[in-house]
Amino acid sequence: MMILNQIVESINQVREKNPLVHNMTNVVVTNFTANGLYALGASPVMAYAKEEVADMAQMAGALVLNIGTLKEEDVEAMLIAGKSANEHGVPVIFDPVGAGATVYRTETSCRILDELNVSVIRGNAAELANVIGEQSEIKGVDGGSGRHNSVELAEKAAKQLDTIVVMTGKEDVITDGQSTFIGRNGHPMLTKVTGTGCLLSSVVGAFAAVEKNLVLACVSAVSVYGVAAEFAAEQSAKEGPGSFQIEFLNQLAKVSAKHLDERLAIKKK
Ligand code: ATP
Ligand code: TZP
Ligand code: MG
Ligand code: MG
Repeated sequence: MMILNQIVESINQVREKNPLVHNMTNVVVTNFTANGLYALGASPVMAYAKEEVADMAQMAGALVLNIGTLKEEDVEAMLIAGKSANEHGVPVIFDPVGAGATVYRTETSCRILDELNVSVIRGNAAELANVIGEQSEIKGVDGGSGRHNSVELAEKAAKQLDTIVVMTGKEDVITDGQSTFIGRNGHPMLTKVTGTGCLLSSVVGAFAAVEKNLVLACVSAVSVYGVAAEFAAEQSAKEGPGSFQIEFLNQLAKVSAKHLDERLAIKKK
């Protein structure tokens, strides 16, 4: 099947099945993440208490772990949730927000990757470089422009971590270390709104909940997301980032086979 048809089938599945996505995310992006998942057609839940996360993770279609505003008690709960997800075959998506900015973030990322079976890691190039022990400058949670060859770095990370890597930026790279896709959808306005990387990680969770081929799930998530952003930027072109943020939610709900057919820019390496 052509990649376009596979992506259309995946977004249809999300909208039909309305998968439950358990997010353990940061305090900055919580509301935007929940609204973005609703717009896409998924069902978000945020749950953090160590007393309940094992139960919530096992009934979810995917578990998304995000260390954006990490605290030790949350990290402990993430490990409990992640082990439950692993035991019940629920895919775990990990967003190592700010890895490399502080030792605590880098060490926590490595601990999560060591102790859990992470299906997909989604981050910017600097975060992913730091997670695999290559120093890379990072300013808070924002990755620099990067001196990396992103395809090489993503493939190296996928092999070293034995997981699927979604490395985002102007270009997005999706790889399991063997097959690699390069995506060119998206818009610079995505860099003017906080939480667009974090929401993408949760959107990867929504697709992973309905599509067993996880590389295809990631390709679909990144493509639908990037195409929605292009239409949102056009619709809100006369305004600023505030209008873009709201219009992006509208476009996540609207993105169609026709939109994808017009704009899809992803190719296999
Ligand atoms: P950072 O903190 O470095 O911005 P992030 O976690 O916010 O990282 P991004 O790399 O910004 O994550 O990715 C979020 C979304 O924004 C992805 O869909 C990506 O394709 C898109 N994106 C990021 N930068 C650009 C750009 N310059 N042009 C087009 N799309 C972009
Ligand atoms: N500070 C800690 S987490 C966070 C900020 C600003 C949100 C980061 O979101 P994203 O999606 O990585 O831009
Ligand atoms: Mg960004
Ligand atoms: Mg981020």
